[in-house]
Amino acid sequence: MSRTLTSVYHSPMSTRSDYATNHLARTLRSGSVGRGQALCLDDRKRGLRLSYADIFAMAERYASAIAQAGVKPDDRVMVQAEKSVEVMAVYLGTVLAGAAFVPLNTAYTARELEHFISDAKPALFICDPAARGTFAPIATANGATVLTCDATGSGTLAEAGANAADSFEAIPRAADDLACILYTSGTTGRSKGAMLTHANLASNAETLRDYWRFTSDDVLIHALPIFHAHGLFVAINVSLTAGGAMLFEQKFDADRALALMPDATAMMGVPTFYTRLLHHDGLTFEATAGIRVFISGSAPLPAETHRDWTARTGHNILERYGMTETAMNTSNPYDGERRPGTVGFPLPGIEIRVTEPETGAPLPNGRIGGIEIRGPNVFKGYWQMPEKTAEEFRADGFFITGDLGVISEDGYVTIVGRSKDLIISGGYNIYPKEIESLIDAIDGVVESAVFGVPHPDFGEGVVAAVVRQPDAAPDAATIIAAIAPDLAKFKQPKAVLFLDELPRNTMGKVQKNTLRTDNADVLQG
Ligand code: MCA
Ligand code: AMP
Repeated sequence: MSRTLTSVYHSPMSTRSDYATNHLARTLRSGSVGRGQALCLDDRKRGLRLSYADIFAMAERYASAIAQAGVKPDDRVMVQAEKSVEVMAVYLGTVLAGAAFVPLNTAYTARELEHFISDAKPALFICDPAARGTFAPIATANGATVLTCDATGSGTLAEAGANAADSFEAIPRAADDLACILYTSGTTGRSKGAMLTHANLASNAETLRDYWRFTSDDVLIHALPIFHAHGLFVAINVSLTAGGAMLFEQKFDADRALALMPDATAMMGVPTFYTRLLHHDGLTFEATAGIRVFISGSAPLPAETHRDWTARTGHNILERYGMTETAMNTSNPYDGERRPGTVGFPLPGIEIRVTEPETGAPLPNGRIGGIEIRGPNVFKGYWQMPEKTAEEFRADGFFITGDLGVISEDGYVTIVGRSKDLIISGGYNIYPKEIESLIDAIDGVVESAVFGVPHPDFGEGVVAAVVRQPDAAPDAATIIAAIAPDLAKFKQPKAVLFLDELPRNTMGKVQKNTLRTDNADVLQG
């Protein structure tokens, strides 16, 4: 029996299901209990206004469809599909079905996907119908059932949902059970799957809701992608846990964000959202008057952007710091000074220390060192990588973030750099090693070094320095064309420089600092 879209979206809140035994589902549902008809999600482009009852009914129907597709508790449900309410409902449905949700960046190519699928071995893989021809063979070869979903929700997922049972008894899940796996780029070029538990996500959502004072009166501009921790675990989880509403945008657009502001109370974004809005004439005191809080994270917010924002709007952006492996760690205060250039204080229940990177010896306030984290937010480990997991933890349970920072005498944390060779471009993490390996394999290339330099829009942008063989010298366009089929667009170098040799220290190690300093203005202008 098939149902119309209307009946799929607009269903009564199930009374049969009791979420009490599913740790994360209980938290995500908590803000809306008794308020089933309250607005949860408003997608204006699609003309959809969905209540909590609608969203959870959809989630239950997808949970039924997921189970019907053969997914068992602890199996993985992998999704590489455009942002939509359907994908959000698949996330909730996966949690209800007791499986682990594994979202992937929509920019990834078949080469990148192959690694994720063969590593996570999902029981169910959901992709855009247009990508089915490329990705389905990889997924089925690894044992997955394939369903499709496009940006408007059309595809075989919708059909499966329409035909599935419309209520689902949540599978009991304990605090330490796996809820999600998020892939983070790896220093060796191989992405690692960070295993987040029900308790990691539930505790962080509740902590942030309270710290940032989110309530059922809030309306959040949600313009982030939902395949990363920021859009999924911060924006969606906090909003649901508070029982608030989201203005759900396919992607960030400064015109649209300004048009939505009169109806919103909050916005979360990466620094590029704020720098783009500062370039917009429409950003004024009046335009932002109804907003309660602007929150920034995923990459450093320049102190200058923070100050310019205050001058243009009267609001102080609230900057916070997190990672895929830990969700959110620190935040500037809701009340009190939001200090530009800092990421504020450790969140309640989370311990932070700064240590000597080599030895792990704790350093006093005021000294720069490695940032280490311990708390209920810290992940369970990397998927099927026990040795790698062990390397990243101290014996007393602190997680070594790879970020360098300092804590002031009055407790504010400042990130001063990274010990990991990482570029953060527009909030996306990029590890140079993966790009260097692809460039080094091109005919006529001797070696390469990939590094980040300041970029006016993305904060940092990717640059490749290449040493070529004199007789067969590929030009920049040839190099980009050679790597493009295998590398998501956001990782591709925005400039290629040719050098006679790479700068090295006496130990023979490539000096990326020298490359960064010598080429600091390559992407300006
Ligand atoms: C798009 N491009 C990029 C990026 N995005 N290049 C480098 N870095 C990027 N981030 C490419 C496009 O393919 C395009 O290439 C060109 O740059 C311009 O694209 P444009 O249309 O201007 O970009 P956009 O579609 O507007 O996207 C920019 C964006 C987006 C809105 C900043 O990247 C974004 O939403 N970023 C948020 C990422 C995020 O959620 N991070 C959170 C990770 P061409 O023109 O050549 O075709 S979670 C995390 O970090 C932790 C947990 C935390 O603390 O939150
Ligand atoms: P990801 O691996 O995508 O979770 O990115 C996490 C990394 O983003 C952290 O380890 C930091 O290097 C960086 N990051 C997140 N928030 C901030 C911030 N507010 N300021 C500086 N760096 C940040």
